[in-house]
Amino acid sequence: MVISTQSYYGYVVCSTDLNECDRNTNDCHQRASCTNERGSYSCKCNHDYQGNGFKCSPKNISCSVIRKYFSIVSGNYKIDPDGAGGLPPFTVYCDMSDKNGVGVTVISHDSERRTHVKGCYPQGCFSRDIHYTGASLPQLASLTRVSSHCEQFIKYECWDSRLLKDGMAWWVSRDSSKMTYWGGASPGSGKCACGMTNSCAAPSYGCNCDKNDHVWREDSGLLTDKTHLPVKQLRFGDTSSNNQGYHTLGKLKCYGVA
Ligand SMILES: [Ca+2]
Ligand SMILES: [Ca+2]
Ligand SMILES: [Ca+2]
Repeated sequence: MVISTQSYYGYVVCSTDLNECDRNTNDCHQRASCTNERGSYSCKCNHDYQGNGFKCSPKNISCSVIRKYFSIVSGNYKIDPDGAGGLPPFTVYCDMSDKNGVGVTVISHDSERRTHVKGCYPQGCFSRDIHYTGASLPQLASLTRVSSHCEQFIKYECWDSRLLKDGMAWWVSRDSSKMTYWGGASPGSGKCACGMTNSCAAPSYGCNCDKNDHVWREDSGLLTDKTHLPVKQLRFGDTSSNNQGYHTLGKLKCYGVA
């Protein structure tokens, strides 16, 4: 509008500028925002997109984003949760049908098999390091940050083997903190799932296994605090002579867009 006024009067007002954004004479990508500048304009890709503003493509930050923009087919995909630069992309399995088809990022590890725990007594004497397939802990931490939910199943089956009582067992968070709550219980509770509902085998203890008797028992549930996941190490005790147990640790699953 200003430009045509100028031409009527035959002179140029130096302060005038085309607003390419308002006039729609810009080449910004449809998934970018346009900012007017004197003598020009600039484009910036919207959140969830990356590129130079003229060309924007969805960030492949997790399987949930891939599910939304790229593909509904389950399989292996490369993701880069922290975007271009920073940590390198890594390959994950995307389960596109689990969790109502939101797109679940699934990370396997080397200790998924049910494993016998036996042969030592002191607190935490049994130790199992968990190694995740194809991804470092910083890469997995970045995945938890861009996901709205993460979970990992944990189970201990026990015969005369205390779990949290007397500090016998714990798990280690991704940042190497000692975690003294079990699957299905709130962080910091010092309990198992049954302890949250006062339904443990021995009501005075927070876990079924803490009854510490000659009956096979179990404590299990999902760990869901994103800031603690994934599990880096498992520690158990109270497994000397006939005292024993089995641990089971599920894959890391993250979904939703944070
Ligand atoms: Ca302009
Ligand atoms: Ca990156
Ligand atoms: Ca015992």
